Amino acid sequence: MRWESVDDSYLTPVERFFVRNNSATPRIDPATWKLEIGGPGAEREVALDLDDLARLPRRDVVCALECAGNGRRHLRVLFDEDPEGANWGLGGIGVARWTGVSLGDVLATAGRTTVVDVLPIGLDELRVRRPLPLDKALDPDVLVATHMNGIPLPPDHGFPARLIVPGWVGAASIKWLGRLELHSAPVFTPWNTTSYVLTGPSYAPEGEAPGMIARDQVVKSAVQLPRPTRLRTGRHTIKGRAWSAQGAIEAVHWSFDGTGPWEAARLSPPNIPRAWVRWELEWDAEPGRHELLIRATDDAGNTQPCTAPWNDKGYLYGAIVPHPITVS
Ligand SMILES: Nc1nc2c(c(=O)[nH]1)N[C@H]1C(S)=C(S)[C@@H](COP(=O)(O)O)O[C@H]1N2
Ligand SMILES: [Mo]
Repeated sequence: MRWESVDDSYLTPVERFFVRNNSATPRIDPATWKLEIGGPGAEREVALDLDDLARLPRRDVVCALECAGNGRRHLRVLFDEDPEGANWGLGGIGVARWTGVSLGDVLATAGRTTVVDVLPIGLDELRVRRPLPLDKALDPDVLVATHMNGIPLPPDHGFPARLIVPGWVGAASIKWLGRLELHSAPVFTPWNTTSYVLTGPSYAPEGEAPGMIARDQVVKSAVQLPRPTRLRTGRHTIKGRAWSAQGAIEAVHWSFDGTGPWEAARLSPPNIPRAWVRWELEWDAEPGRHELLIRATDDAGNTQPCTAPWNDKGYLYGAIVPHPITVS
């Protein structure tokens, strides 16, 4: 998503929503598609089609979907080196109204014995799969979603059904769901061992601490202007958004060039936890080269730091990203 193309609407239009695939988008026939539920921790194997899903209680969730690597390009500002992975700026995020069924209600159709992990498996060529622990799987806002912004999921976003895991890295929200497995022991896949783990000098060596897994998203903000920006001298309204996986945004502060005082930006509702809030500020632009600093704080007390440690794949980069603006 291009931030300079973002208008005032709270939800990200489907056609602007970023797409991130590990392999090609599969084409799935909804008439023959079934979602299997089973595995060692299930009491029985079940297969649900789209009509079966539609008969379960319906739930709507407005939340962000954000790639673990969103903002990765900006690590270069601090470290003068590019991390591995798609070299994108802050456009690896969108907010949609997701409609579907709580994952817990879907899992209940198969019953369960002792379960620690739930493994959702995609129908794409790589069978992308990444486990989530049972307590997260039973959060009623974790959905098996069939619709976004009121329309059936487009193929690129997981048609006919995908997982939505609010607050966690996008990789947890498995698209093109084909099977949900209940496991009595922790599950390891490439997507929670080699990909989507934090490695680098500041982190424990590979495979040691479970805290290295990239999981909860961090507080961030973005400016709805091109990078870099050119503006005329005079008064400007500058807009953007801020978001956090830990709650709602409490404040957005702005400052120029790291020298001026920090001032509070105006926030406009809605301010939905795990989605985002729109902010705006008024600025009297004077000729020269400037750097706009935006610092978001959430209601759990998390604030964007000035720096963040290097990690090899550039995940969860939430440090303040200076926005260059030239005024003439
Ligand atoms: N089956 C499957 N699910 C997947 C992926 C994938 O490649 N295959 N990519 C993941 C990643 S890395 C992200 S960031 C989100 C992106 O969702 P979107 O393309 O709908 O924006 O989907 C996740 N779910
Ligand atoms: Mo991602």
